[in-house]
Amino acid sequence: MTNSKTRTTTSHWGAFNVTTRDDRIVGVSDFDNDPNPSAISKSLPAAVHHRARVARPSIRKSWLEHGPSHVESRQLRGREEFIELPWDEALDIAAAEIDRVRQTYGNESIYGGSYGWASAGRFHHALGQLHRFLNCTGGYVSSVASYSTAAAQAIIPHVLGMHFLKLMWAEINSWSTIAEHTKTLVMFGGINPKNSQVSMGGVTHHETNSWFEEYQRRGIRLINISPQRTDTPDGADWLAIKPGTDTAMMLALAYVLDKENLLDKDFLSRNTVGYEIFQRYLNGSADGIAKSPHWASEICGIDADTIHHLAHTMAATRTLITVSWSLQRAQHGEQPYWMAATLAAMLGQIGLPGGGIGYGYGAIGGIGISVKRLSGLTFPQLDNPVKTSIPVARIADMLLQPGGTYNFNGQSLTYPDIKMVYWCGGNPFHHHQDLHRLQDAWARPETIIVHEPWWTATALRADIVFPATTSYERHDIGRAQGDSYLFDMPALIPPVGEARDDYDIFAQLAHRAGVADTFTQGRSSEDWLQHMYEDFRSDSQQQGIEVPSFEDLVSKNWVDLPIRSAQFSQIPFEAFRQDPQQSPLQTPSGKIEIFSETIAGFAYEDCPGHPTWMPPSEWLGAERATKYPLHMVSPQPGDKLHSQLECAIADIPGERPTPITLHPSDAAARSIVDGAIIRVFNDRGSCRAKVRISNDILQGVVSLPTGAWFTPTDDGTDTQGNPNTLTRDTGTSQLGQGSSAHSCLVEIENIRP
Ligand SMILES: Nc1nc2c(c(=O)[nH]1)N[C@H]1C(S)=C(S)[C@@H](COP(=O)(O)OP(=O)(O)OC[C@H]3O[C@@H](n4cnc5c(=O)[nH]c(N)nc54)[C@H](O)[C@@H]3O)O[C@H]1N2
Ligand SMILES: Nc1nc2c(c(=O)[nH]1)N[C@H]1C(S)=C(S)[C@@H](COP(=O)(O)OP(=O)(O)OC[C@H]3O[C@@H](n4cnc5c(=O)[nH]c(N)nc54)[C@H](O)[C@@H]3O)O[C@H]1N2
Ligand SMILES: [Mo]
Repeated sequence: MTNSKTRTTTSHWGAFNVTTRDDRIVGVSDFDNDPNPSAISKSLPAAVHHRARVARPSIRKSWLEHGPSHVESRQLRGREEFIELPWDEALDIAAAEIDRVRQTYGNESIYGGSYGWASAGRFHHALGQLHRFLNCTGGYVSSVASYSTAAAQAIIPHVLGMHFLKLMWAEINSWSTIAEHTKTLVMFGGINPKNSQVSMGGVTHHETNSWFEEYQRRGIRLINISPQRTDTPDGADWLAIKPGTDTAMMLALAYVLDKENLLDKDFLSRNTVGYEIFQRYLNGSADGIAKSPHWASEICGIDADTIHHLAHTMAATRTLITVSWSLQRAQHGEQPYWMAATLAAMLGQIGLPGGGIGYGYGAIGGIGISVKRLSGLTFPQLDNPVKTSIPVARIADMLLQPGGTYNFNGQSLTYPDIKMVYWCGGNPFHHHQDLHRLQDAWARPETIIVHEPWWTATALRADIVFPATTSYERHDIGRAQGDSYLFDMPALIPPVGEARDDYDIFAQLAHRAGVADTFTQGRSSEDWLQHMYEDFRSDSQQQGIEVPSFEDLVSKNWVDLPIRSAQFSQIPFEAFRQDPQQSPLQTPSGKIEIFSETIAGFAYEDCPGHPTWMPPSEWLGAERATKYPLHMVSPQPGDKLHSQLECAIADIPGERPTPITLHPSDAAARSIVDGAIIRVFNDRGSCRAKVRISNDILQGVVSLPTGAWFTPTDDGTDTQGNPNTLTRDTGTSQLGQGSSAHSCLVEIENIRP
């Protein structure tokens, strides 16, 4: 007798139906209401029941035998077997070790930043669970900002006077406003439906493609300025730009506006400060270099006439400039963000419908979609008594340089001395740059604890690994910002192996630390769900939004709340445009800062007082390009979310190593043929990749998506194709200290005939 059921759940890539038979997931199918469902879930049944699941609590052999103070043992992380233990024994060991580290070194020695996307679901969110637990036991060193948008989060408040995330979620033209008003859509880094497949907590209607169809129907001029044609849906004009050079191109557009008097002087004088200082740089009176189309063309590879013509089109029509997040995940990544805002200010269309500037369209679903904000449905993390934090992408620097000082957005800070790393819901050996350097840094702490459903590269490099359930093995509630749906996420199957929920693992550790009551407040996870839900429901009802009872939601599985509208309630920056005195921005001047006294005051050579073209150390014009002549971009993978579900994809014959896209002439010059397995290398590392030859990429650029599980051979070559074996691990600048993954030069060679 089989017991087959089909129910709906949600994920970061959207809703889907799951069919289970007895205790197994046997199939997935599309959610009917989604016009363009993501195919990511098709790997799910194989991944959830994969042999790479962590079956039982596991402790690394020599750590167990010799204890945490044995220095040599730390070098064996990633190269040593694990001993499986019963839950109670492993929990006792972990609890005693947490206690030892706290007593010996204090809570400032515990790094709990634990960056990562974990899984969807409001309660069982791994990071929130870890942070609450660590806060109950004295706190932890945390991380700020994200790999996604760190440079943007640093620069935008100085320039536009608001938090970057607020700007992106709320002060933005909706897709429908663009359809109605925009005539020219200039997309730096494209707007890629592959990326808008996902959003934190989920996106139920995948609609980027249909908006582009609408824009084409309406005759909107679509311009994709990107090294890859595929960075926008078909139908856009493609200006193939060299990676890392967008600031130079934007400067040249600005130069034409300035020189040919196509600027909105009124807007510049009423709504901005510092144009005159910037203008001296632009026209060359400050440094002897006019930032002309001819000058830019040499740098960015787009011809001068095209730039000149584009500047005229932008000045003559309602133009929206959009910038993808990828542009700021590069050395000096603050600059294109600042320069794009400056260019938009010069056009004077900020505050007009369908004009101005927008960041992050397409980076994730939900951007550009207007949904009424509902508060609540959060699991409280409590206060962190430790105030030390690091910019998230500086983890290896921190581990390698305890006590070292560094600059960050006007502050001079000191790295703490970390003895314990606790990770839950992220995969740094997928996501961090220069993985060999991370591996060296990772050998420093005394103890590393990881909760993971799978034996990822990070779990394999831990000392204590607790098997965590996936979101398909526990009950939760799903809801995301920018989405109108509310989901009951049923426990579809029982936990695989001996996996436990992160909450239960922490509750048991909290019990051993004597803080069970603070952590659980006497609630089971089911109690918490109901408690969080009731708060959310009553808050929503106060805002006039009818939300079903908990039982009702459970029985319905999902509801679509009436909180969507076609447009945001106001045009972004409209009030500020009309009256900057009455509605100032939260910058020191109350206006858009084309020159920032604050930033100039920091005296950072890598982030001066106005937008500036500074050649990165790795780009196609760098000296290093004579040795490593190809620029590698490492975008997000289209077939999955980061490194998640990777084990199932890697099992499909021919899928690994990861495909790398290269231009026919770059392939021909090296006698490389389509489908070949090649070696990608530079002085930081190397990996294998599988060749995909395409005319849709600029010559000189290769594209290797992230997401492979770092699996190096003895000589350090990653067999799976993780681009972070090659990327640089330095901050975007002293201002943002973000990841600069996209600034990376490589060479490639055949390894098989
Ligand atoms: N070269 C290069 N590198 C990059 C980028 C790039 O553009 N180029 N992009 C960067 C960016 S923007 C990001 S956001 C990062 C993404 O990097 P990550 O967010 O670290 O990547 P994920 O693979 O999503 O990692 C989430 C992990 O959580 C685990 N997990 C899922 N659910 C649960 C759970 O319930 N409990 C526990 N304990 N674990 C769970 C998953 O199995 C997975 O291993 O990568 C960054 N790295
Ligand atoms: N399917 C899927 N979607 C995802 C994710 C995923 O893992 N899978 N991850 C999500 C996450 S965490 C994030 S942060 C976002 C990231 O969103 P983005 O940062 O916007 O996306 P990327 O994929 O890194 O890069 C998009 C494109 O930018 C181009 N590019 C790179 N460098 C430059 C440059 O210097 N100039 C110009 N003009 N173009 C450049 C590349 O051709 C690349 O294909 O994606 C999200 N969406
Ligand atoms: Mo991200």
